[in-house]
Amino acid sequence: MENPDKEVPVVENVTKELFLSEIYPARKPAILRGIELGEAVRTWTPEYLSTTVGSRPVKVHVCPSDKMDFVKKNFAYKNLGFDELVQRASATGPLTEFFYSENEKYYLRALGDDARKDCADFAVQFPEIANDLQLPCYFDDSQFFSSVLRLGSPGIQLWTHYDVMDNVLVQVKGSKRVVLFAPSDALHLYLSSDKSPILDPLEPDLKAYPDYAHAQRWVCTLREGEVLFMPALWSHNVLALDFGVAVNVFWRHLDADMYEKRDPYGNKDPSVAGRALQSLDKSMQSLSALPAEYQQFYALRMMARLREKFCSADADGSGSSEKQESEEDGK
Ligand SMILES: O=C(O)CCC(=O)C(=O)O
Repeated sequence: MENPDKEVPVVENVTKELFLSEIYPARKPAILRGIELGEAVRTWTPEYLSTTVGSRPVKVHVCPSDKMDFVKKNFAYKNLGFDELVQRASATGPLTEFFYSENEKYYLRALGDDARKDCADFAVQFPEIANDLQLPCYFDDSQFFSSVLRLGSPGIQLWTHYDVMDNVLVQVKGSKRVVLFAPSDALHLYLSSDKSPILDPLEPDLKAYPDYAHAQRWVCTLREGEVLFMPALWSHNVLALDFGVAVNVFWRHLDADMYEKRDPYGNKDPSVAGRALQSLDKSMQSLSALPAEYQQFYALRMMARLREKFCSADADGSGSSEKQESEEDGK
């Protein structure tokens, strides 16, 4: 890798005022310490969770290997009683009951009541334990998007992806390694929709993904009782170091009408960005009618215009490149 890893900064004694005045405007990830999270940090043992929530079925990812691969789909969705899931995910030795193998891993990402339409809301899906946890909600009620319970086996690794909402990840039990990438690293992650094929950011396949060598990793270990602020569009990869239980809260940073109406996972690009990407697909289709040397020439010109307008240090979005092009038209 070209750049030495950066550590995600840790901020102590975080209050709502400190978050809103200093941390949030910087739009960089930060580990937040000292936030009062309630009883859950002490009481959420596997026994307490199993007996309090009971055997209600939940849909879980079951993966025979450690690294979940969304592209190759090396996992299956299975229904398990919540208590059975907790028991299996927190087991210390080989499993006696399993779907594929005694070492399989489990990962719950809680869903809304109707998973195709509704966003997850921790208080609605898990009312029995909701009052144990005080979630830091540093935004207006109208900006709330979802709150998601996550629970998984030690060693399970979630694919690299980005979310389109701002998010605080509240780590209640266990610890995890999180690797993040700024939105400006999008070119180096080989993103396809919201996911990157780079499954382990610390052991990448640089032959398959050579541009990844230019990426800047931001690394941290998130521990029990800590909260990680992840701004929208920061790609992240999460490796559970222990049996883990976390809840994250997503909220809208842009005006509500900028987001797709039906987006239960919060991973659909803002509508205008989605339309821009579709226009690009159309432009690519148009160019494919030309011989290869023309395709490349016009593709490079398009890239130059995009870079000048949106990616250069002094890009101000004022449309200077279009102006230049239209003046050239008059020659
Ligand atoms: O903590 C986890 O298991 C995953 C967190 C995550 O991907 C997220 O907050 O978007």
